[in-house]
Amino acid sequence: MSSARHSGVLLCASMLLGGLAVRGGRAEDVLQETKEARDARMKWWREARFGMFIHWGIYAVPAGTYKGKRVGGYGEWIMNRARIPIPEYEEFAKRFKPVKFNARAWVKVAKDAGMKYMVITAKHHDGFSMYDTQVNDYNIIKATPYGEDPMKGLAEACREAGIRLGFYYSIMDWHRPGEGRRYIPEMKAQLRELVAKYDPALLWFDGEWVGWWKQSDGRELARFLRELKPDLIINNRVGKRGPEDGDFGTPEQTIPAAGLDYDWETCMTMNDTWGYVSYDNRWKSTTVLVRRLIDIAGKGGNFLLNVGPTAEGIIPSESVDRLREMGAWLKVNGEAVYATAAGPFKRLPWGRCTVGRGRLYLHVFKWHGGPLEIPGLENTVKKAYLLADPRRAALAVTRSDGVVSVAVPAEAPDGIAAVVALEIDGQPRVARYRISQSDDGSVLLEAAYAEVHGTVARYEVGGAKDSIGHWTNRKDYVTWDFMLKRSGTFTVEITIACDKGSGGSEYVLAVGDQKLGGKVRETGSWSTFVTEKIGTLDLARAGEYTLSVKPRTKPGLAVMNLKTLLLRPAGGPGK
Ligand code: FHN
Repeated sequence: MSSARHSGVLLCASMLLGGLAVRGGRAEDVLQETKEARDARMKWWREARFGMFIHWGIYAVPAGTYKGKRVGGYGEWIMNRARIPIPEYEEFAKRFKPVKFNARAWVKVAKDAGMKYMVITAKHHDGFSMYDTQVNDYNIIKATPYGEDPMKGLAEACREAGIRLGFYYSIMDWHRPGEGRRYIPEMKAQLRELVAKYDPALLWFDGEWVGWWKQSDGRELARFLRELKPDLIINNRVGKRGPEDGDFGTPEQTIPAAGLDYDWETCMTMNDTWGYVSYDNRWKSTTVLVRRLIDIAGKGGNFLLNVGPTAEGIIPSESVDRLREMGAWLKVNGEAVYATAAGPFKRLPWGRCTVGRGRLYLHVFKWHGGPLEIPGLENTVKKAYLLADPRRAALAVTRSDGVVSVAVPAEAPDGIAAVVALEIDGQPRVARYRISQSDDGSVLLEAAYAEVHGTVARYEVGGAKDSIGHWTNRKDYVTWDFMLKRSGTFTVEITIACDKGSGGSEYVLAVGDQKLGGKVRETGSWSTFVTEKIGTLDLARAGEYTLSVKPRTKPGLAVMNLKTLLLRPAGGPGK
């Protein structure tokens, strides 16, 4: 690019660095907004619940293979993982010609999937701009034989389809090694272009972990952008991924065990990579994907599900098929996802719950065919019905010992997740759930009812799991609250699974001042569960107890998958 144009860009960008609007002589900080103003700005995003992530760039040309060898890992990281020199990587641009790209076709895939917004990579870590930028020549117009601007067509197609468009932009830029802060004016000039040319609803930053980017830079960049477009929504990676950065949190490839207490969105791949990799066929099933969406919505979050199109401009058929099936489920049950809030229950052994329109939406994964039991619900149920039933025929509802039961049909109307709607009086009211002693004197502590404390461990459901897993942080721990009607001495049995090579973690089980030590042995896989006795506890009084399981050591990948603890009267049943 000519130096004159370069200095022009810098001048333009620097004029905008102030970032404070002056309205009526008063400097206003656009980041200071009332709750009402923020709620109005976030409304469409919170109601959307489900969006498409698109990782598309010249990394789709090698598609995970370099010099005849499979590089592995994320497709968009090939330049870094294979240590490809910049001049060599730039050659991929000369081979990028997505002649099969069709913006309307992509938007239709998202629309038919029930997705309400789309976030596409305008510039990933490789520094290659996938849009018509004047800021440098390393872009799809100037550096590829394709020479067209896909973002222009996408913006038009999204507008026609009523889907909001967002851009992903990486702060880290491998095409400018060592430039660090010096390229900030150019970054801002590009962001200004993106806002002015395509009017995006959302900007999704990434690559913020570079040492030279500070949280204060993120705040200033957010202010700069909100000055350009006051209703713009920006993720927390504009800063340093903290809850106070940007407008929403961005847990990646994971679902927080109990959600987060601020706006959040889980982003996830459909296979194992964001950018296209020709040999990555580890596709999640439609059932898993729908249940992830439900799990996320049940915790009050959004789900940004990724597709990685090919260098020809095709979204892989495996992705399209799954998205079509997700759309079919949402066509029937979307009311239980869109514009809903997190359910009021700590855990539900058979599925999840969302709340909206004066209803509880019970998403049942495990359909037993007997009455569906809802523990602790205190509301009056005015009506119960299957969301899939066009006639919304009322289902019988009974209540006994604090448990509401709904007489559901023997067969589930949907194998992925069947939704039972409960019309209730007022806001949901749920008794503090407490595990109680069974008639035989035993106390069963299940993963579904554990309180998970920490950052990554979480309750995992599906398949043979139904356990506390992903326990890769030794500082994470779990507790259960339970009521003891009859005191006594109890043997403690633990049911766990642990993959080969991850055994050996030591943990302490504590109830009050009593402690039992345990050591995790390998069971063969993360879903091969075994039960073993770990000792006895003397619980000398009836009343409330809290039992905790805290790891002491973690030599392997994860502590264990913990399914249940069973406290069994040492003198036999009922003693
Ligand atoms: O390094 C990137 C990765 O390539 C991908 O874009 C994900 C998606 O959010 N974000 C970063 C990894 O956290």
